[in-house]
Amino acid sequence: MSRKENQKNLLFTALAQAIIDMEEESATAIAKEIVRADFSSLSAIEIGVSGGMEQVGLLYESGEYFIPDLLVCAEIAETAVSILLENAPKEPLKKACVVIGTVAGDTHDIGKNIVALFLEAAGYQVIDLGKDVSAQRFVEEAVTHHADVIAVSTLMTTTMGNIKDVIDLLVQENKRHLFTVIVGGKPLSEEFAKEIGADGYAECAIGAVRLVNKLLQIKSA
Ligand code: B12
Repeated sequence: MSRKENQKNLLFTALAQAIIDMEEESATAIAKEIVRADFSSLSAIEIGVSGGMEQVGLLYESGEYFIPDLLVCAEIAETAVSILLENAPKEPLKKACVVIGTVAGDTHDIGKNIVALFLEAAGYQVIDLGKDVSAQRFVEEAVTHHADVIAVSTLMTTTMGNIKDVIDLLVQENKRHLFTVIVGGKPLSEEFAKEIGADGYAECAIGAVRLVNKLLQIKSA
């Protein structure tokens, strides 16, 4: 492994660890170092930030961390993301528009925010509706913005079913054909997406960009 590659891996791992250890100053300094060294911001987010939060999730599940700890980690993760993306190169704006949000009843938004940032960096116009978004609002905003894609996130098994409400409402209002619907979040799967009539599922933010690229090409072909 080259020296540069080694330095990159060390920084990404250190960023994940700083998030896990709730060391804000250190996370900020590492994120700035990654930018200074000109390493890929998107890889740093996927490996350092997402990877760190993944570990935080495990610590919560094992009873070592509690909700207040999660909130601190989440805030540090978001600060790191904003530093990493400050000067990230953006692809020229594509025509397509994505309306994204976390589904009704769910307030988890870190993963959704990362997906939104990746889509934006890939050149999509992204309208972020935030969290706890009702089916009605997803549909209304998609119509208002002439969106091509509706992207719905959820992290909880208890709110998975609410994603189907978005699709059902589209069908009910005879608007299903107007939008490509993609879904994502920890408890979801390809099978679930098929089951509820969504067009696709992706496991991570890079996957989300690939999925939208693929689905829109298929659509316009
Ligand atoms: C951080 C966290 C919180 C934070 C959220 C802060 C925030 N601003 O988001 C806080 C402390 C607020 C929180 C609250 C709660 N939480 Co919580 N939380 C988590 C935790 C530890 C990590 C989630 C996270 O941020 N992961 C990091 C991000 C980067 O990953 P990600 O979200 O999976 O996103 C990636 C992919 O999934 C994908 N993706 C995400 N969205 C989308 C969308 C599309 C379209 C696509 C294509 C892809 C995609 O790409 C992302 C980037 O790669 C998880 C545990 C876990 N392992 O997931 C529990 C977890 C999700 N929480 C859980 C629970 C129960 C709760 C609470 C109900 C707890 C409580 N008793 O109050 C509340 C929820 C209240 C509500 N109604 O929403 C449970 C859910 C269990 C279930 N029913 O399924 C989990 C699984 C923990 C557990 N094992 O019990 N939580």
